[in-house]
Amino acid sequence: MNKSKIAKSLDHAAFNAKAIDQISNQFDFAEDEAYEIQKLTIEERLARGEKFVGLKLGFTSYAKMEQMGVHDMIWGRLTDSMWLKNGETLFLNQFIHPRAEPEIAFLLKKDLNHEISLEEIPEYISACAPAIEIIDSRFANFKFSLEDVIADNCSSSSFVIGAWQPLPELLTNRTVVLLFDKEIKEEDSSNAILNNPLLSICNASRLAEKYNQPFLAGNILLAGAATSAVFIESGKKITAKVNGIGSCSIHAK
Ligand code: OOG
Ligand code: MG
Repeated sequence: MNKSKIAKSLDHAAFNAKAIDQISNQFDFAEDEAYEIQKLTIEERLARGEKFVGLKLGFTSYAKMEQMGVHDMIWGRLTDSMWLKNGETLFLNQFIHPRAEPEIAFLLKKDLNHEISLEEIPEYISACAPAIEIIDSRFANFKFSLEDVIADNCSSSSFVIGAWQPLPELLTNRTVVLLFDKEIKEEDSSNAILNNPLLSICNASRLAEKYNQPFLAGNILLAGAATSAVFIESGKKITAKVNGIGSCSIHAK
């Protein structure tokens, strides 16, 4: 298995919005190898001038694990070219089969290089915000094994973050909604994210340490979707709302 060749084909698939076959149809590979491939796909982006801006977690809710038939938390890397401004247009021709999911984002105020506990969070995190993640698996029919999706940078494709709010003490029991125009597509409690969305920060700090991934002041974290992801329809205004935190939107075209 040539990891560099696979990383290049994943990067090419994302860049050209053209699906490829699952890697696991051809190779048996382990989670650690999948993360090595992911890192190589990001190096392709950095070589084009993109900047690393933060991390995302995936499959932090049962709704997502069930939807995709996987069983474990995953993490991926985000770059500046994936970051849309609130209210911006999402051009669907740049994607293969994009889906939207409502998330919560966090902003780091201090470098994080070891696993932190819930009590330490106020020292490291300055703000939170509602977010929408656009996932777009590079694999045909959005079908993958856990290793496939890790190698594919956890389907990361785009995201939008609403206005930052000071971090409240608790983020549990907040309704999270995904709307297409005025229609509610998905709704759940923020508790769907690891029973407590703040635990996503502890998990990201653990994973950043384990994989030697710098996670620095000014970087962001997407905590993982609270609900299933929904296929994006052209012409819709897509909104995520988190009770008490605000909302953010993009226009699909
Ligand atoms: C993988 C990405 C999962 C989340 O929030 O759970 C994810 C996928 O579903 O394609 O971003
Ligand atoms: Mg997500």
